[in-house]
Amino acid sequence: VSSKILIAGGTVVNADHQEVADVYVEDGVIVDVRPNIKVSDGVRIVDATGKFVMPGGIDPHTHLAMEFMGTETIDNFFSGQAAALAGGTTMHIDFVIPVNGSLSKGYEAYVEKAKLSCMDYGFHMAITKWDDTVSNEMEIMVKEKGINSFKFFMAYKGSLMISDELLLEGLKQCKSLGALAMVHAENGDAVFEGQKRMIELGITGPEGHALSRPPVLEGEATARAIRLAAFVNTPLYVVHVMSIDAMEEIARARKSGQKVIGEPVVSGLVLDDSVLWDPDFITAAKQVTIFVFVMSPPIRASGHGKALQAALSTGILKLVGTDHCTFNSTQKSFGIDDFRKIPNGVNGLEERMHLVWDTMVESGQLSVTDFVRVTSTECAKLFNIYPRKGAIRAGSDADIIIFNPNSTFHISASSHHSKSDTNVYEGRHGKGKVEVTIAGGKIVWENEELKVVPGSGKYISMPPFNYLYNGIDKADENYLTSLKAPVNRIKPSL
Ligand code: DUC
Ligand code: ZN
Ligand code: ZN
Ligand code: ZN
Repeated sequence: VSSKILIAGGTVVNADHQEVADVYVEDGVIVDVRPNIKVSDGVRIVDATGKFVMPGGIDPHTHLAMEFMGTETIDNFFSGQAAALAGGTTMHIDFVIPVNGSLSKGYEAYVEKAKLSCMDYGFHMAITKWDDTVSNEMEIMVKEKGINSFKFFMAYKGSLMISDELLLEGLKQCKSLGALAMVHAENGDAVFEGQKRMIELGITGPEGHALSRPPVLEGEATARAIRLAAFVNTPLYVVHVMSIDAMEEIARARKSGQKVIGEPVVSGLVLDDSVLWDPDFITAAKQVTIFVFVMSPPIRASGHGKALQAALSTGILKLVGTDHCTFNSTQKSFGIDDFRKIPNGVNGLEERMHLVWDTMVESGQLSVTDFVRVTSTECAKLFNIYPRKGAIRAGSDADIIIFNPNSTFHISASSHHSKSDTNVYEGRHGKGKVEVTIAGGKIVWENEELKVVPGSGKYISMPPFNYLYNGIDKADENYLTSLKAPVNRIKPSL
C-alpha cells in the first residue's frame, strides 16, 4: 500500500469553507491542500472529480466490547471500527466502564480491548460510584491517561445510576480538572417505578420498555442536570438527546448563556416508535424483530425526531453520535418474557454518515459544511483534538473520505460490517455514498472492499479543556465558595 496519495480534483469541505482542491497525503499526514498539486511517480492518485473530500467522521458516542445487562456487545474494537470505516467514520470515542468502581482497572481493561483497533479512538469514562479514590483516579485519568470527559448515568438504578449528591461531586471535580461532565439523563427512580407498573399490568413486551420511560422522565433529568451544572457553574454535555422535552431544556439553558452541549444520536433523528404499535408486530412470534429497536432512552413518537432535526439544523444541538451498542438476536431475545432483560442498544457506527447526509443535507436542513461540522469538526473541537482531527488541512491526520453525492447507499444486515445479525435501519436507502475512506493515511475502504489491520489504530489522548472554559464568568467562578462566606446580618428590630 502506497503511503503517498494524491486526492485529485474534488471539492474539499471543511466546517467553515469548501473549495475545489487537491489533497496530498504522506505517511499518515495531510501535507498539502491546494489546486493543481504536482506529484512524482509512485504516488497513488485517486480521482475525486465531482465528489466531496471531507474529514472522516468522528463518532463521539460508542460502546464496543462493553459488558452490559448480563452480556457483552457483539461488536468489539475490530468489528465495530471496521463497520465505522466502511461508513466513512475514522475515529470514535468509547466509554470506559470502571471495574468494580475502579477507574484504573476499567482503563486497563479497555486498553486491552482496544488492542484490536483498526482506526483511531479516544476514551470517555463513566463514573458509577463516589469516594476519595474515585476523585483521585479522575485526576490521574485527566493528567496521565488522556481522558477529558466523564459520564454520569442518571438511570440504570441498581447498577450504573448515581445520586444527585454524587453528580454534584462529579461536576465539581470535572470543573476543577478542566474535564467535561456528560450525563445520561433519565430519572432512574421513576423508570424503575414505571417498569414495575408495566409488569403489574402484564405488559412484558418491548412496548413496555418505551412506556416505562416516557419523554417526561428524560426532560426532568435533563433539566435537573442542567440546573446542577449551573449551580456548580461548569459546562455540561447531554448524551443521546431523544425527546423534545430534553431538547427544549437544552435550548432554554443555551439561550440564557449556559454552556450545555446536546448530542442527538442517529436513531433519535431518523427512527420513530411506530413499529412498536404495528398490530402485525404485537405477537409473541414477531417480537424479537422489534427487540432490535430497544435502547435507552427509547425511540420516541415521530414528532420528536423531526424536532431534533430542526434543533440540529438551528444549532441548538451540536454534534451527532450513535450510541452504537449492538447485540445479536440471541442476546436481544434474553428479554422474550420481560422487556427489562432486553439488552439496550442499537447499531449506527456504519450508518451515521449516510443517514445524517440523507436526512439533513438532502432535505436542505444542513449545508455541506455544516454536515462536516456536526459529523466531525465539532467533536474534534469539543474534545480538544482539533485540528489534528476534524479538518482537511496541512498538518492534520490523513483521515479523509471521498463522498459521492450522486450515488446511493443501501442498508442491510446482509451487507453491513457489524457482527450483529440485525440492523435497526434494515432496508433503508438514500442519496450519497462514502466511496473511499482513508484512515491514518491508508486507503481502507474502496470499491466496496475493506482493507483493515487489527492493531493499526492509535489511541488519541485528549487534553483537558481550554476553550470550553474560556468565557466562564471569572467573577462567578467561586460561586460555591462564596455561598459559604459568612454574612453579618443584624436582626431587624421591630
Ligand atoms: N443506552 C443504550 O441503549 N445502550 C447503552 C447504554 C445506554 O445508555
Ligand atoms: Zn446512555
Ligand atoms: Zn451510550
Ligand atoms: Zn435499497
